[in-house]
Amino acid sequence: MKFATKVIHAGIEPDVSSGAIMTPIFQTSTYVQDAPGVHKGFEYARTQNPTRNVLQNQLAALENGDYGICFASGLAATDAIMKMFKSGDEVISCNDLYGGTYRIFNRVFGKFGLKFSFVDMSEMKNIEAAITSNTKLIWIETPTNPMLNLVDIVEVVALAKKQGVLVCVDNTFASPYLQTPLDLGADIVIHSATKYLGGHSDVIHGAVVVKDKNLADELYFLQNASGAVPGPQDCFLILRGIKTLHLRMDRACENAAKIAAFLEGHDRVEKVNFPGLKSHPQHELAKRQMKNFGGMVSFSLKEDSIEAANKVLSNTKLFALAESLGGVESLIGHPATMTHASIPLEERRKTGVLDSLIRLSIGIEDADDLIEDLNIALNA
Ligand code: P1T
Repeated sequence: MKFATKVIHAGIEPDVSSGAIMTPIFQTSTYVQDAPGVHKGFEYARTQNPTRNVLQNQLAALENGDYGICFASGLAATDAIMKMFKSGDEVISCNDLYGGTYRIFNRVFGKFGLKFSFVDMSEMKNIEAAITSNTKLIWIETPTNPMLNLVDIVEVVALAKKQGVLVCVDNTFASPYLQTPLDLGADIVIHSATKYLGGHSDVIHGAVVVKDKNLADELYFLQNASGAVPGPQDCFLILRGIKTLHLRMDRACENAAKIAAFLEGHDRVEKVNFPGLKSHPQHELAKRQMKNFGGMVSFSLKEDSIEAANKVLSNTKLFALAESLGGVESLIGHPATMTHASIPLEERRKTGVLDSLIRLSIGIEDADDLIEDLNIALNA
């Protein structure tokens, strides 16, 4: 089944009790049993919910995996993955990643004895140097948030397999429409479904997809045992958002390519980060690894100061100044003081998150209007 058919049909059947074509929202906390232990497969709604089941099956199909496990947020999904490990285990992560992921790694799981190293994954030798006998997981974001760097999933998987280490890919920026890491040998895919999967900036949600039954069992156990489950309304919103993922993403990619080209030609702009640009150091990898280049763009200004960035950030009318990404509307943000403020100054500067770095989540509006909006703000 091709992707556009999958988003409408995979894992989705009309409701058996009513024929409702749309998956019902099963707003219930518990299920009646005929006798103790005799039931229809549902006991308590933290453990199972029919709306959530449909979404889990749909997500597994989109990522070409076998098991989907949904959570209350992207970070709740990360939390569950980390709870598969124990004190003394080591995780190697890319050094350019969502600030909240960095924070949960260091400030939450660091306290429980997990060890994290953050490396530049553009060169495999950096990962190789970080691997020890205690390394259990390599955590990749690709494209990265907010620098839009790429990590070569095939190369990392080859290295990890030799060492018996698991590979997890945060596929939030690409979405399964542009990239399916399990097909490239990754063991775990994680999403902030809050972003492109939901697509309408109206829900917080997270998901994990795997192929391996043992990993799935462990994650279903943690979903129930730790309990950070999404509500059925939230699952419904993600199911609804997914139906147009390919259409929204096509338009966002098209708009982002035009906007990146415009920014690259603007006098006040120092550097544009967008995998679709020929100037992107990993443009060839992007062509190989992704179906298109995504809807995220970041750029720095020639005058590298928070004041210069603020002038642009406060002068757009269509681009709304806000955290998050992947919705139908365009957003503008300042990683240094917003999404990545939890990363220490020295660390963030090392990865290029400069004071003037501005991040755009490109929506599905008309590209000409978006460019005019940015042009006015840049010239303000
Ligand atoms: O916000 P939440 O659903 O918990 O997802 C966390 C998360 C995980 N992974 C990536 C790559 C992310 O970008 C995020 C959340 N990011 C933002 C809120 C942001 O504005 O970048």
